[in-house]
Amino acid sequence: MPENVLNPLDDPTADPFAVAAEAAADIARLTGVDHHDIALTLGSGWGKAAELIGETIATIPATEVTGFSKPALEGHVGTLRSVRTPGGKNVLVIGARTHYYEGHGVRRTVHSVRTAAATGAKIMVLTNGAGGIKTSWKPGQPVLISDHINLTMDSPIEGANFVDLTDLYSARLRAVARTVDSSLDDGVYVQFRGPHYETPAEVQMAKIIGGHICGMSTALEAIAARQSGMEILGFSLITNLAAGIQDTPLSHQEVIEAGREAEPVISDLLARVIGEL
Ligand code: 8IG
Repeated sequence: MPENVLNPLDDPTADPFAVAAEAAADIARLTGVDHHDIALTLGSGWGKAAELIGETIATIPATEVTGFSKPALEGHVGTLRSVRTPGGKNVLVIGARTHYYEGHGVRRTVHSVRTAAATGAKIMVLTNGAGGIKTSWKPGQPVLISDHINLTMDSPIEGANFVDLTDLYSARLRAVARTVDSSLDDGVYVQFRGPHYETPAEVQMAKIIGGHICGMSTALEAIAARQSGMEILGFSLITNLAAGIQDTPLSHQEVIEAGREAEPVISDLLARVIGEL
């Protein structure tokens, strides 16, 4: 979409599910793939998985699809891909996450998830790079998300719609992931607003309230995915220990490097898990 055209999601009278349906029609037209079975959002460090999942049928710029925003950050790829697994499933790979901290509102933050549901996807795989609170974790380690705490205090759900979030991160799908790697640990993901990292005191708060992973995405997306009836699998790459857990300051450069180093291993893991879904 040209830059001077308003994003339809910025019109408060627009129905976000109608915009997602339009986006899904764009994807079908541009990829030639009429439906997808699984959707996968690639966070920092997970990008190489797209090539390993199967045969790429089409790659399209996200900006060609209704309601998508330009990626804000280096290391975040602004493309959507349709990939066919050896088992014959169509996977929509979303390389263009819109973060809540970009300030475009929660509708734009979860638009890719609603679009994935509108393409037919029944499983949403959400991946991210994040800070670890458990001292047993090492940078470069992938972990499963077992639950979340949403500290944005926002919600993608509009109106009096009391969506149940029990087993939000599917125990069934976590068990499938562990058939591929039985050593996978799990933890509770805490979504902070960002874009600043936490203070050490905030990390201690997250720990005391039951959190193990600090991040800036995923929780709002998972809620929207559940509202759309999808089953959710969440993976965090621990790129750094959270502030105060590690004794050196956090840097975005360090996060990118940890991601780059871990990428071949975790991408292979992710591709094998997707083959089992
Ligand atoms: I990569 O330590 C990455 N993303 N909130 N805290 C938060 N987000 C992150 C972190 C972190 N590391």
